[in-house]
Amino acid sequence: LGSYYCQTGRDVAVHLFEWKWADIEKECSWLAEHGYCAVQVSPVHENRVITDPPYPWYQRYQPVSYKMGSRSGNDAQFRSMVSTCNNLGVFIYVDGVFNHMTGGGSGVGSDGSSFNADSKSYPGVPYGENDFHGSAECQTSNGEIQDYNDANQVRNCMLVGLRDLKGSSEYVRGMTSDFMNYLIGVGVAGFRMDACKHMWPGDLEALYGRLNNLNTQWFPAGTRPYIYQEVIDMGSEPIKASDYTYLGRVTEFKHGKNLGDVIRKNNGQRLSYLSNFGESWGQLSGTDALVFIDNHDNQRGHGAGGFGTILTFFEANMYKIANAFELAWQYGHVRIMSSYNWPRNIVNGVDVNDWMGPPGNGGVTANAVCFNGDWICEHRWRQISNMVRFHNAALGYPVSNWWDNGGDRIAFGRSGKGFIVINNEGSEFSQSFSTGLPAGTYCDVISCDNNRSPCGNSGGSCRGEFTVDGSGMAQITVPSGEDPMIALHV
Ligand code: QV4
Ligand code: CA
Repeated sequence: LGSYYCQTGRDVAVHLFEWKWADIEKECSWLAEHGYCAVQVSPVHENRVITDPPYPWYQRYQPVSYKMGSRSGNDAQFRSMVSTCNNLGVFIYVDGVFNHMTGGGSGVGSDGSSFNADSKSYPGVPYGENDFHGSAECQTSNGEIQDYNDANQVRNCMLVGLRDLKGSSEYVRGMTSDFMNYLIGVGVAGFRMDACKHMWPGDLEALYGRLNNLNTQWFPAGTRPYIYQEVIDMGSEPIKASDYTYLGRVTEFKHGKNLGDVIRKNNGQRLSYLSNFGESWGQLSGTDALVFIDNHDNQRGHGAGGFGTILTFFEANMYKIANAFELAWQYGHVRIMSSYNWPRNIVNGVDVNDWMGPPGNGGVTANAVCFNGDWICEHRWRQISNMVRFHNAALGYPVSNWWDNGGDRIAFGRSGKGFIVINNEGSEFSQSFSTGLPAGTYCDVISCDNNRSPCGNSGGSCRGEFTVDGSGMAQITVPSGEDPMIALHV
């Protein structure tokens, strides 16, 4: 489904986690200017409002109805955002939560609908008892998933107590596809499908089969929605990511884990081992994979990964190296994480503040202002956003000109469109590289604002121009320490 997931010449998505629709609408101009292709937005449906702990981010993953009111905004704000962003050529992907509704208890959701999970009653949809899996489908003692080696449990029992929808029901398929088709009508280009490991591929196939083509106000007639499915497959369970690739892309969690291990030098890993990174490392085919260095779960210890592996903005220098490699390499559809800050506090391997919601007060989200307050905006970091441009310049051009020192220094090109050197060792070094680039002068986009002469200078950090001669050779001094990379592109 959905091979048309970006405008031609663009390729990179960003997850603006917990941003409000009005703020995303504003950000789309910046994203368009800097070559981003799409935004993954937080769940748009009405959600449970949790007060203990107060208003955690994860309340967004407990649907109460498919009404459009959440702390990110209302229906009118959502529609306005989609229209503005589409007009700028920046697509919107919605995070769709269709495996379940809320955890136990009752209350009123973010858009005024009541619910009672104990009687499986969600009048805002409406859903009732018959629309959920029960003891007929799930045989565990408490109705929850207890054994990930039993595929039936994983699909038919509750994920951490979340009321599990019966995806085989025509009625449930109707309600969920009506909601997705509503969003498609508004102009969204695709969906991140949450918790797909917990849904049967056949049920998803039936659901996707009901989806309309994209809105022809912005997309070519006959365009199918873009679908990427969240399945965490670290290799140890019977349910595989590859069980879902026939339906659309799948999140490849091994990618960020592997890069985290290499850049941290865990277990003797070295940068030079990356020369065949991708499928040969047991990852999905790149054309099936949605990849990222971290996501909203594993940056706070949820999902898979582990704090000693996954890199996040908390370890900014290694994080920039990881993102630069990911964007320079040719593998997968890349999604950049854009986070908010919180007082991460890891005690015995668990972040005791892992629940904390976005900046704001009393469950009301503050305006997202990059670099002013607690919005981290990794997508705007020069070292990342300039590598998005590198990525676009090299789109479709294979990796070439590989070089390594057998340790933690590597370089590679992209068939004449780009060249990067990464130095993950303790000292700077200088040598002549075969870049494959056409003769000319190039700015280092890691340290400078642009790739044209004169190189834009951010606060004096710019390392300036590099000259490539007629045979593609360039003398390059590669720094160590902060931003130990030089990246050049046409
Ligand atoms: C708790 C107990 C249960 C108990 C229940 C009582 O753990 O045993 O039955 O209380 O009702 C929250 C709480 C969780 C609580 C649950 C139900 O954290 O402690 O259960 O609510 O009340 C996010 C968070 C979850 C959160 C959930 C819903 O990560 O902690 O649960 O939202 O608010 C697996 C899956 C994968 C999943 C990953 C995290 O295969 O699909 O775990 N990833 C996606 C999303 C993720 C989201 C969900 C799935 C669920 O990326 O953000 O979970 O929509 O690997
Ligand atoms: Ca399920």
